[in-house]
Amino acid sequence: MDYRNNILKDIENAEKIYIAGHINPDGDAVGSVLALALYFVRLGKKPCVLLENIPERFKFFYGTQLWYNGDYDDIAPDIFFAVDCGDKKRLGKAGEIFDRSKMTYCIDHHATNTGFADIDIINAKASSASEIVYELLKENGFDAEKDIEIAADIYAGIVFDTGGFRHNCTGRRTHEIAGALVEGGVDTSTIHSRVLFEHTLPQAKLFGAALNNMKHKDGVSYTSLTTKEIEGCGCTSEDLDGIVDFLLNLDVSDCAVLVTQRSENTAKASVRSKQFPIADIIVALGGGGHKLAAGVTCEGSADAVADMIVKKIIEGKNNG
Ligand SMILES: [Mn+2]
Repeated sequence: MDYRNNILKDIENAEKIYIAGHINPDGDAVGSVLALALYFVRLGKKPCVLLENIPERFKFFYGTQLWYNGDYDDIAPDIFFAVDCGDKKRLGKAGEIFDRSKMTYCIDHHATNTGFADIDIINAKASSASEIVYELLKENGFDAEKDIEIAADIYAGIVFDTGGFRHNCTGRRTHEIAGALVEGGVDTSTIHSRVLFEHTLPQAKLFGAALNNMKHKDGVSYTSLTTKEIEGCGCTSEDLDGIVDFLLNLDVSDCAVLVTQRSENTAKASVRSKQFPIADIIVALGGGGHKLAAGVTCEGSADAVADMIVKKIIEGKNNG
């Protein structure tokens, strides 16, 4: 993948630099956005980070002080970077600011990304947006491994999106980059624990509720949670990590689906698969993602959305 780019030239005269990740930011969104922002700081710039929030467990990332949590109305950037964002909708409220920007970049690794910025740097073969950010910096003569803060953010983003170098998006290059970052001194065991394994007591309760509601049909393990159940455990939609992966790891699962109610009449589905490609089914419903991991928000109750998606997956598997 050729990452040749004019980022250095494009930011040279830019004053108002904004960097945004996707809504409900995950470890890769937070890591890639903050790493890029810190790189711009090293270049003497004052970038602003737009993330809808930074989940508590990612507050240990470096560069969170660059997070902008003010009014969005008057912001008109010279340059805007959308990072780890598969389509413009996923920018959420920051999408308005994207529209008002003089120049826009999209830096992403989602296979379903068709490119929505002035300059699109998209590599669906990269493990993570964080991996692409590492390569972009390298292309511009900056060794992330020599900057412990940027190195840690990139490493954490890669660990998150690869599930600790387990998912099939993990390539030789992913390991090479990780190796360079380890040599640079990143604290690997702390990052792995905090990004992948640490959870709170309410999250453990929610995990139990999700397993309690679990059903299984034709190789698909699925579960759904109502707002009442999520709130009853003292949780929010930020506390769902690990549930769908746990369902997928059942020996009887080909695919796994977690559906959570998000408002009175909408529910969000997270879908995972061991082999059967699920992206097309999810894209047809208006969502996006990767071949084996995708998500979509649909109208209906969590239960109804789960039944609908599971039916489509089983049909797809039987016809494939
Ligand atoms: Mn990502």
